[in-house]
Amino acid sequence: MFAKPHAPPVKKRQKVTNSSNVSESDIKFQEVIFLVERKMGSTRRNFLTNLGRRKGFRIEDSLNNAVTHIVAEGNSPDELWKWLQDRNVKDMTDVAVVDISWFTESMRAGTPVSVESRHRLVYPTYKMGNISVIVSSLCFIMQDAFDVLAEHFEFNENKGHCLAFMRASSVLKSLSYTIRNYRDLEGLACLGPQTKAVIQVIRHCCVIFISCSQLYFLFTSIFGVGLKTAEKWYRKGLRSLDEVKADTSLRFTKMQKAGLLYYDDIISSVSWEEAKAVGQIVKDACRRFDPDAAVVITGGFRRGKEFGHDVDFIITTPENGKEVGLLQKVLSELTYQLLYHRPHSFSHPYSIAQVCSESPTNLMSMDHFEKCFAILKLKKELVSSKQSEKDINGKDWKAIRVDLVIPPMNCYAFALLGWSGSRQFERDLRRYANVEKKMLLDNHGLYDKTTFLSAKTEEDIFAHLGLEYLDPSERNA
Ligand code: DCT
Ligand code: MG
Repeated sequence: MFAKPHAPPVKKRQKVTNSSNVSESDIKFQEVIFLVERKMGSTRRNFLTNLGRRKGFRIEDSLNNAVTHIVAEGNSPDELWKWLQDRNVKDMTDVAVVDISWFTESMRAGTPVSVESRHRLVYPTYKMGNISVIVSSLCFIMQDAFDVLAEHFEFNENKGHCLAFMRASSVLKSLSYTIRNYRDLEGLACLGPQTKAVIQVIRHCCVIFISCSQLYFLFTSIFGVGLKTAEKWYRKGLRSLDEVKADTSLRFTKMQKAGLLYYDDIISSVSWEEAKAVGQIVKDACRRFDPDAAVVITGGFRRGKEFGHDVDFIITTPENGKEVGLLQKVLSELTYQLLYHRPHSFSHPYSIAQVCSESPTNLMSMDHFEKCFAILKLKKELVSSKQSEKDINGKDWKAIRVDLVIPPMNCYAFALLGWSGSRQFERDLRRYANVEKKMLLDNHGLYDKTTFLSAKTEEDIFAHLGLEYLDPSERNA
């Protein structure tokens, strides 16, 4: 992978100390990590190296053939890839080039987390001669994209472009092998110049598509940033988080400000242990003024997931109507822990008629309960396995995304079912209720035409639908 004879002389070499003197038996994982010192600095690199090694990670002092993950901090993809090129890196097909967020998440999880697109520092595509990695990983996405483009040009009566995209799509669909590089595509030139034109389309589209979609993923990973804002920033020419932060002409919402401030914490996953600790904080806050309040963790954690992106809570009181104003009280009890909150209150009481007048598709993603999207401060001392741990910035707490939902008791079972997910399971269940049973299911209730079918438990809802009860752990599909 690395052609050493041509490597330029290294001007200054900082010795990476390995205080833990790692032996092979201390290594718990197959992943082989190299931390790029550039911009990170030698002190921090030493610190991270020792931290990783203590946790059983294999961290190499030098960039060698065994390396599977190259981790950089504060480098733009441009800078980093130039740096790698200067070291004559030849074949990066099996190497993940990732941002420090992958490393910090792995440290927190105590195991290498899977590399997601938001972690990747993607090769600057406009300079790309060889699009191997990109093309192979994006073949499926591109097929869909080509189908959409073909439809678009058909609609606009541009037969030439329409045909080119249709052909590009079918070329990709017909392949019986994995495309490793641009040459593999050239090998498909059995249809002469037309196919070559299609390959050019693929190539150009990859370039535009990747650079654009990576940034959309990056920008929308900020809490409070949706596609619209991501697009606005992209059109403005912004290409990294640092550029976004440095752009004084941007006006951030409070939510986005919080999203940027706690970015590293928020994009790293929340463990079940952390979720339980946050659960205790929320329970204590509720029970201080209502000892009978029901506080339940829903979402992925209720389905048995070990990690999630947030912690979802359903909070209610045994007596219908007593839940009004509960949210404000809970929030006021969470004093120093409340780093950010955006409550959603509905001035008008929820009514079945109002909900029934909306389309089932809308109802899939909205409800009219009092709710709040918050960020809470979780002290590490409250998480047993992390008690004496400080994170890599010396911080002894972590910002955690929390959703609080306050349904009235008569909607509790429906809210619990709806907020337990998974999203796909909810969609399927609602579609089943709608298509097979001609009923309408949402987070507030189950309606048989205009009759509200009451349910105290999730079991009651499954029974109304004529379905066998599924435990939350079976709702991951
Ligand atoms: N949900 C809902 N209405 C919303 C948002 C979410 O009914 N407006 C449901 C769908 C799934 C569930 O609530 C929890 O949502 P997420 O936290 O997004 O999903 P998750 O399964 O908990 O995933 P993660 O583990 O990543 O938090
Ligand atoms: Mg969740």
